This record gives sequence, structure tokens and C-alpha cells, in this order.
Amino acid sequence: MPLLKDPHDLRIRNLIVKDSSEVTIVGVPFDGAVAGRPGARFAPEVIRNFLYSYTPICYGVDLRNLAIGDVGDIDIDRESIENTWKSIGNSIFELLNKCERLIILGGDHSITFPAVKAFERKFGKIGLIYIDAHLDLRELPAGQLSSGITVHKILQECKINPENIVYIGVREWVNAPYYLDKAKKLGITVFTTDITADRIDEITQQAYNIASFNTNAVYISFDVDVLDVAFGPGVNATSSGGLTPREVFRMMRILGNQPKVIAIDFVELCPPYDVANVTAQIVATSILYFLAGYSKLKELRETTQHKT
Ligand SMILES: [Mn+2]
Repeated sequence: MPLLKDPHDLRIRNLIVKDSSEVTIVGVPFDGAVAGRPGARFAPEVIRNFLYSYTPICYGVDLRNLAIGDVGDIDIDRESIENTWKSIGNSIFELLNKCERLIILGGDHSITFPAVKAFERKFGKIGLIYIDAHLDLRELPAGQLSSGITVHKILQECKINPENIVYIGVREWVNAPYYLDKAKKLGITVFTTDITADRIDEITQQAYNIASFNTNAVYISFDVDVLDVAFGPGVNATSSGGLTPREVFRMMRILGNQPKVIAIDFVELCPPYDVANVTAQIVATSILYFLAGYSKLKELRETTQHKT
């Protein structure tokens, strides 16, 4: 029997072009900073496989109004995190010059540091929404590596105002009180999962308002471990008490719809520890909802332009 080739069954893979000035997807297959369970380097390929197999429409949304390009993966050096960071920074900066929205497929969470640095170089005053079970504020002695130092590195090397940094989904019970105090003292807003419970729409909007206040552009970092372990077994550091897929989808749709949101990364998906690709499928669907939000924003912009 030949494989199904239904000309009426359009999938996202049929829409992807090599380069696009509108939405650009790029992979960063690096997991050299993970001490515990590496494997995130396999994530970009797995995410693409699921993402591109979906249809581009759902109720009221048609992603065919977006030009989506996939430029492949950024070159990384497994032996040297410094070289890798340099390569990521240069590539991301270049891509930000060319596209309206950038979707970065990690990789472990260490890739966010050079990405945010490049983002700041491009846009000046920026905001950051950090969706993660963890604070990633660890102060480690020089030379010691972990993907739990990302926000600490950003605060050290970027000019971002901590008051434009917001966490969503930080877990109760897994973050050291020292770092929670540190975040609060710095003026960073922390929405833990006890706060977001039943209020994800309102909290997401609030997070955007804080990150976008007096800034030119907002970067979103989505650590997949923000999902409850029941939905996200395929990560380096699992924990209970996290977000549900539905909460994440709602959040993504709202964020995708915001005008200053320019880049988003999806990090820490670890396919070797996933079960039946549960986590990978949730990540792929999250990207769809983010694109759905953007598609609606574009539609709105076009109708307002026609009216004026
Ligand atoms: Mn995390």
C-alpha cells in the first residue's frame, strides 16, 4: 500500500520555507551545561517532527497567513561553552535583524544567556519573561557550570532592569529561600504556581505589562520543566505542582498576541527521558498556540491598516 498522500490534507511542513522575514525558527542543539541528565541536544529535531506534522488551522485561527521559515541549527562546539555562546550570540543577532518573530528550539537553558545578550544588543531596553519551575539564580564559583545560572549571568552581563524581569510558574518547594529573597530584593516579579493557579490569563497579561513597561522588546524563555511532572517527564529536572498543558497553551496564545514579544525559546526538553513523546508533543502544541496568538495580532494589524 502506498503512503497516504491526500492533496486536501495540508500540514505545517508544507508551509515551511527556508528563509522568512516574518517568523523564523532556529535550532540550538546544545546540552553541554547540564550536569544531571543531558539529552536536550536531541530536542530541536523531535520538536520539528511533531510541530510540522500538525494542520495549520483550528477554530478561528489560520496560520497560513504567516510566512514561517526554518533556517536549521546554529553551529555549536561541544567542547567549549564559550565558543558555543559566541556562535549563538552572533547567529541570533543576525536573525533578529532579519525577522519579526524568532522561535528558538533549545538546547539546555544555558543557551538563553547568549540569546538574551544578543537580544539586548539589538533592542536596547528589553524585558524578560522567564517561564520556569526554577529561578536559575545560582551563584557558582568561576569555572563551575550549570544550566541553573542563566538569570544570574544575565543580571551580571546585561543592562536589563530587574524590574522588567518576571517569572511565571516558579515552583513552591523546590527553590532555595536564599534565591527567592534575592529575586525579590532585586525587584524581580515572581509568580509562583500557587499564585498562577486558576488565574493564568490574568497573570500572563500582568507579566507582559511588567516586562514591556518602558522597554522596546520582550524576550520569552520557556523552560519545559514548568510543566507538572505528570505532563512533562521528558526534562532534566522534573517536579510536581507545575502547570497543566492547557494553562501553558492559554499563556502561549496570550504572549504570541503581544506586539513587543519578538523572541521566544523552548529549552530543556530532554527526549531520552520522555515517555511516549508526551512532553515533546506538548512543546510542539505550545508553539502552535504561540503562532496562533501572532497570527491573530497580524490579522488585527491588517484590518486596522485597511481602515486608516
Ligand atoms: Mn528549570
